[in-house]
Amino acid sequence: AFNGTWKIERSENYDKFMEQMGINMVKRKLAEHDNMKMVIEQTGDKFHIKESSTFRTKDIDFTLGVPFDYSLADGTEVSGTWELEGDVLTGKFTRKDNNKVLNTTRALVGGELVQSYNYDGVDAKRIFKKA
Ligand code: MYR
Repeated sequence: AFNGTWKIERSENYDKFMEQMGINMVKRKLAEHDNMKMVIEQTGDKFHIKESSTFRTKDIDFTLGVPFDYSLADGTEVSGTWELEGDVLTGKFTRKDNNKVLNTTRALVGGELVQSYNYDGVDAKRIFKKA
């Protein structure tokens, strides 16, 4: 159900979230307009995601329940796991530089893909529409 090409439509509180992550203002301004696109291909419990934005293109492969490493667009390295809880993908990632946890979910809501983020008490959302 997550399969398809998803383009960023809008964000909620993303600037505050990035600020909490320690991202400087110039990068935050660029990130607000990053044209994020994700092509998601799920086969059983394996996911392949092609991420593309104004910052980079990146291929991500993971298996539900199996920890993997990922670098955020600003270079911050995290390690963690996605699980499927009902229809919601739930990710728990830990920053390698300070051991703080970044929680994230992906869910389909009214035909949109809603990705939520929580870091150090700050919540944000990014909402994607199917291309
Ligand atoms: C993926 O499934 O796309 C790869 C794993 C995602 C890990 C968590 C992503 C959080 C991204 C937060 C970006 C905020 C920039 C400060």
